[in-house]
Amino acid sequence: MVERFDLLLTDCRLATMVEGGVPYGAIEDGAILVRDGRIAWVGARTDLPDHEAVETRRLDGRWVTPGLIDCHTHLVFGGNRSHEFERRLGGATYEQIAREGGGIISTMAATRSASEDALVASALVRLRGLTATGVTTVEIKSGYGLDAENELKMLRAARRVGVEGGVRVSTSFLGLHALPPEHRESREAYLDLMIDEVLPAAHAEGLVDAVDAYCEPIAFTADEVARLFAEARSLDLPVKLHADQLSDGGGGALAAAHGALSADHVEHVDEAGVIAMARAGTVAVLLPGAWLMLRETKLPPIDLFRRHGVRMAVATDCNPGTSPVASMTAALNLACVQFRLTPEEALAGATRHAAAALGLSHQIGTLEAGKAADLVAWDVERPAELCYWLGAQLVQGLWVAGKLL
Ligand code: DI6
Ligand code: FE
Repeated sequence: MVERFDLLLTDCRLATMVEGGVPYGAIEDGAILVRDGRIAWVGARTDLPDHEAVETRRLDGRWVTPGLIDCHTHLVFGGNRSHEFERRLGGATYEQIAREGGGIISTMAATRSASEDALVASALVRLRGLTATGVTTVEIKSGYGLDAENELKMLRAARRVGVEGGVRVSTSFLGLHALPPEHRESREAYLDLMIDEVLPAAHAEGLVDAVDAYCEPIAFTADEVARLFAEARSLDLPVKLHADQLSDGGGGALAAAHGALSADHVEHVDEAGVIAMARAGTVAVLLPGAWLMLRETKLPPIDLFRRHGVRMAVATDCNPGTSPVASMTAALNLACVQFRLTPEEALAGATRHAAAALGLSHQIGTLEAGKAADLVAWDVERPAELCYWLGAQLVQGLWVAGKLL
């Protein structure tokens, strides 16, 4: 009996990104059959099973990859911080501006005064930059509301960005991003509010896929983060952490001790932290856009991650302060040029390892039967081209759950 499928992609080369075999898990002259939003079959065209497809796309030898996954963004926010960008170019530092009440707090004010609709609309503009560069899944954090009403507003906006933008969205609760000014004298009360009230309320509304925190001397301490993570555990939510970005605060080890999906930034993590991450299976999420924008000089310990077998993901960190980057291929390029990842490592970092950083390895991140049919066809001759161009428009077709976006 001839089986029926919704879509056949053929005459293409596949970078399946499946681990272990040939570079990029490549299949020259491949084909993909899609049914009910999933990859039903993938392999060499000559092995195609008997089939009938509602739609057939011949891709003239183009490369197809899994849809890219931007596993760390702050896509939803009000306003922007180009005024601080100008100040930093004039010599002011990020920490200095934050301590003066600018930085995250200035975006908090703009986010609080924006309506949910306005937040969705501005995030959708940035999302276009991501989808134009191959992104089919985007993680979006709260953390610019910093009170009950506005943290929930941000998370609802994030969910709507997924629906209205036609991509998968994974949300992270980042209530411990900065201490809002009204709590300057009542730090404990703020922690109580976020940990005991806002997180459970957001979770009850189905708005939280993971719990994140900003662990830095200018933000929250390891003990405070540990308290938040204990609540996350009791709600059965996975955790991740902004760790060791500006200083070595033991964030990598802290994240690992809590079985975190990922520790993000990690420029300053030490070898003990790297080993702890390796043991816990915690992914290192590299954010070269923030590194560039802050003119950092301390590189993340890429060789230690390699040596100890820590998986590395790459993301934009799209945010108004430290990483106004709305291009996934730009992040790939920077990961190679600045951090010296190989193009294959960078692409794994935007697919298979990014899926792991979101706890979604079973669903997305590689071209394998059973996974979501999140696919990108690219106008490139080799996969390394995805990292080579800085700012080129290379997407020829992009499907989310088998539907052309
Ligand atoms: N991610 C963050 O959350 C902070 N830095 C980073 O890379 C601050 C973001 C901001 O300044 O708004
Ligand atoms: Fe961030």
